Amino acid sequence: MRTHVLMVHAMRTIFHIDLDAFFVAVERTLDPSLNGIPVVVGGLPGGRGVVACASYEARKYGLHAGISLGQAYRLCPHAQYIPGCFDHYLEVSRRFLGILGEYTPFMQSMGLDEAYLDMTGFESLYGSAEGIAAVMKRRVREELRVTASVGIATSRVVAKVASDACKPDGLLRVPPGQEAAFLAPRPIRELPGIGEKTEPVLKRHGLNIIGDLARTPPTTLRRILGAWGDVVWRSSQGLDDTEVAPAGDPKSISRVTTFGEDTMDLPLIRGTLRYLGERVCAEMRTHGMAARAAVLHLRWDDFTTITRHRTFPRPVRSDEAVYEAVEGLLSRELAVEARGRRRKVRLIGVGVGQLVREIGQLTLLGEEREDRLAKAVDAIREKYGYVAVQKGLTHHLRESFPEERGKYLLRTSALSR
Ligand code: TTP
Ligand code: MG
Repeated sequence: MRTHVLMVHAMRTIFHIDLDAFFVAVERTLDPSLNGIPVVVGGLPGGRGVVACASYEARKYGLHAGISLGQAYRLCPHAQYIPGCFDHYLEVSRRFLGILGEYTPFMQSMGLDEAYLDMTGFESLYGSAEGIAAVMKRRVREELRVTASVGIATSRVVAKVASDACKPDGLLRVPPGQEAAFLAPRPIRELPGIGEKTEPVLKRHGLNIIGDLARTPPTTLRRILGAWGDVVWRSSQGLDDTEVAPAGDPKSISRVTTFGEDTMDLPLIRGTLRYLGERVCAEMRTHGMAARAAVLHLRWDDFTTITRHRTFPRPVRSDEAVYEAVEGLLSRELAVEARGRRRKVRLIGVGVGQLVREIGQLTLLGEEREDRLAKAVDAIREKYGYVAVQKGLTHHLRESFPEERGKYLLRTSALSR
């Protein structure tokens, strides 16, 4: 008698859910006159930053995230340009992820407006996978007043391509067994992992659609792309057993901002540095983490960009420790500059890195006191807004930046992890 050993690889149900034109969608909840017209979040026309988010109406003119505002303005001068307010987006993002978390603990957020959910086995509980997705979409629409698109498939990679393919406000399920057929006719650029660098390389080899990749022997792709070629080949067949793993602790947190005009106003530069540092530290503390390194980001008016690190002998979590470190790094750069080219500062940013879980053994008395103080300040600001408690260093920022809901309104700064 022959025994068949069946390798049963449980079929998974993976969702990829992503909000549509997220920053613009949030702005539209605040100002409905922005509905239905081209909108750009990232800066004012003629501004100096880049497009963070272009509405679908603006995308028709070739606008997309990452292009300079100058270029955006040339392509679509009649769009509404908005500096944006990161804290609003963060707030909506928290609520969005909160809604998703009500349906499954197997969730991995991939940024502010995007998450993978492993809904395997939950279908029967809620009816069908499409049924759950429809409920999530409805709740997001009703409670947050923005729209989401959902892709459902047996793997992350196919779910992601599906959600992109059905945007905006879409819901698309790729049935089990249909993965390769679904992917085959789509341009290679739609496959996660193929970006603006890889795309032309593959195209030079005559590989234009995902089906071309699927038909290419893996050894050939390995020759073109190195070890990555194997992943691309597997993805092109819809094969991906990467699990949906809850994101771990952030490894770093940073905030940068571009000044309204290039500047050598030292109190403004230092005050901004202090402000960004305090915001970064507060975020770090809410994660219950401490930093082994502080990072200064600086861009001069000729676009030269530098990053300088300082590591700490023991993890720190106070505003003071981080500010002292980045201020030291800044002063060194400024001193060199004063003797040399005398450029002005275009952008400044603060990061904390090599984050570790707070271990409750920051034993130096002074640090402990600072620490208690920082937490008390966080609590007050949580309640009354950032500007309720200010050090001399940031107080004068009120002359340079508008205030909103108790916070300084900086140009939409990138918060990255
Ligand atoms: P995405 O989900 O990539 O884009 P989106 O939500 O604007 O549009 P889509 O409907 O295609 O999903 O990014 C989410 C937000 O992250 C976006 O609204 C703004 C921000 N972002 C940037 O700040 N810079 C960037 O380069 C990108 C891609 C996004
Ligand atoms: Mg999105």
